[in-house]
Amino acid sequence: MSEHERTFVMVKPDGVQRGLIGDIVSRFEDRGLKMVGGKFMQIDQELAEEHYGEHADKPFFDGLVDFITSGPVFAMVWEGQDATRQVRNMMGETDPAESAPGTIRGDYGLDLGRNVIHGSDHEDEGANEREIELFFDEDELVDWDQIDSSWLYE
Ligand code: DAT
Ligand code: MG
Repeated sequence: MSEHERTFVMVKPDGVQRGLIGDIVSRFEDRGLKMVGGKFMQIDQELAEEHYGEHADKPFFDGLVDFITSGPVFAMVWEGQDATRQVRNMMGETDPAESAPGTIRGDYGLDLGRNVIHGSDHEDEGANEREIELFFDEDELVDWDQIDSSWLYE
């Protein structure tokens, strides 16, 4: 399993408005993951429709696109062993109401349409790479050595 697996993560507009960026970043730092990209931005209609393309035929699609474009987001790339699956575990379930306390959605959300955070789906092969490419140019990602890496990995 590679220590260099990268995954795409985003604090959604509700998380930004509620001042949760710092807490969410801290959780991933505390876990030992390494941030290799971060961008505070507003998503336009075109990017939203592409990012959520898999849901285009769902009844909630228009509301989802309206929501994700409604205010700034904080897009990130995190790197580490099994990063995609571990981030998903830390996020909880899609529905905050079904998410265990201690997970991000379980601690900060109540409603399915306001679930605070996005992370690439670990069950969708290549979703992490596709989403990273959609949001970041290659030169916006930083290769760097974490001083504690030998204490995080055997
Ligand atoms: P996840 O964000 O956990 O990967 P997903 O990819 O199935 O979940 O759906 C993307 C987003 O769409 C999800 O974060 C919230 C919203 N969503 C999903 N299912 C929904 C539903 N049944 N009603 C309203 N919004 C929904
Ligand atoms: Mg998804």
